[in-house]
Amino acid sequence: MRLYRMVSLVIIAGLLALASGKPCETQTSNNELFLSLNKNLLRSLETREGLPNPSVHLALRLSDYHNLAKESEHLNKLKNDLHNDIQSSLSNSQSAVGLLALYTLALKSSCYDLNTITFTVSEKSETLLTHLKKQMELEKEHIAFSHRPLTNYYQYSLGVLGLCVSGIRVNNHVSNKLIKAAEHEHFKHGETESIDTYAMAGMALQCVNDAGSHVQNAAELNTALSKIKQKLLASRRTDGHIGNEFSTGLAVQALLAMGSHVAECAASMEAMRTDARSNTYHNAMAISQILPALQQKSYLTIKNRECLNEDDTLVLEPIDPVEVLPSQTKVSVTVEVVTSSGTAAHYTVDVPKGRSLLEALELLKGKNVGFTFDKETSLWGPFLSMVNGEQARQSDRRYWHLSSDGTALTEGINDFKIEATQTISIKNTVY
Ligand code: B12
Repeated sequence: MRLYRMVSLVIIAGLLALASGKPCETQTSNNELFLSLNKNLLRSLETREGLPNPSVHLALRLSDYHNLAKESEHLNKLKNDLHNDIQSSLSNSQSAVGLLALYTLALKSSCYDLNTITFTVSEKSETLLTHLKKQMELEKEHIAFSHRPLTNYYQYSLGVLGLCVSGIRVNNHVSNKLIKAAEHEHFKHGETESIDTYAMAGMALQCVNDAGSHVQNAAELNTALSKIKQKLLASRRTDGHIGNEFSTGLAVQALLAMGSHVAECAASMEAMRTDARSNTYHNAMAISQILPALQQKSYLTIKNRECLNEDDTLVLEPIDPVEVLPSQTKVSVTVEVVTSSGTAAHYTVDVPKGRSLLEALELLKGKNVGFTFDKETSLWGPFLSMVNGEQARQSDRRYWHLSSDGTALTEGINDFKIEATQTISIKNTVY
């Protein structure tokens, strides 16, 4: 009887170890996974078109492994190319709060002296942090006036975080607007809740809380932080994801920043590792938000970075180019376009299986059947901005919403791959 009980206990313990991600056994394979994600990020610096990505820089700097030469080369690119891009937005009075904040976080993660970075507007040169502060004032006034930021609450949170980790006291009115928005659940992504925004707001407000400068309504700040934490925990799916595959990294970062124990995030960590192994995170921007979380870090840790005694062992071995033969199998894609007036048009195109939605749209455009489109670049890649001559503009709070057979896509036109016959809906939507 006793033997039977012991055998059962051993089996149960074994099963529990399996379910909890086999802590001892997977340590080495986890390290290998971090290294491979880290290398993919490093490779993205070379292959990337468009602007150098401050979020990628941030993730590289927060990692346990480094290639210091490549990171410093990238820092220089940020200081030139990204800097010039932000400068021209500021000169044209366009809101650049999200990029300014990410730039700040990237520079800070490299322990760069932020006071030496300046932008010139109307012949007046002021520091990066002064500009970020001013942009946040404009965003705050816009909320007071029209109940939403000029950009969105994700960028607003990034702004608060950027100032706070740089040791700047965040104006009480600015943080109060974020507290109120969290309280009233104003964090939306299109029509659904934006877990990414709850996470970013959580990190920003936690930083404000830690700085201890928010004495005026500490109670409200604490209530907002608990609300955000609850929201994140309640959005945990049975498979461990918080929100979706792409918000889980930021959500885990936020939970860690808000004092959750690593064990509380174990299922979410495991979900991300499974995703990473099945190549869900092929977009560098996605990896940049996931990798810090997998290494149990959050953007808040930038605050106390010293950049001393860093590892410098990360090397990129050359990879043999793999020749991908185009698939012979074709699938049929029906594209439904619903314009702002509600009129719908349908088109059909045959596409080799495995091609991206972007390639499918290009093939369709080439058929000259009246379908046209245009895109804009962003840190996540190409954003569909115009269809059949109709623009879905941010200034009108509109965008082209993408869905496949009635389900919203969780990736954009470049990353979503066509694997089977389906109907893709592109709908001009208010957000
Ligand atoms: C705000 C937001 C939006 C807003 C952007 C406009 C606005 N001013 O608010 C709206 C509601 C329009 C939007 C739309 C979509 N979004 Co969105 N969005 C975000 C969010 C919360 C913040 C982006 C941001 O401001 N970043 C900060 C600034 C500094 O960076 P940026 O690159 O310059 O920001 C611009 C781009 O990110 C762009 N953008 C926003 N979403 C997407 C999605 C894709 C695929 C691309 C290429 C660009 C893009 O708009 C931003 C503002 O101009 C992120 C969350 C996150 N984790 O990043 C999700 C996020 C980027 N979005 C996502 C998705 C899936 C979409 C949609 C494809 C949803 C759909 N089914 O239609 C569409 C895009 C369709 C298209 N036309 O190409 C995913 C992308 C995942 C992935 N692997 O690609 C994210 C990560 C959310 C998530 N966890 O699922 N989004």
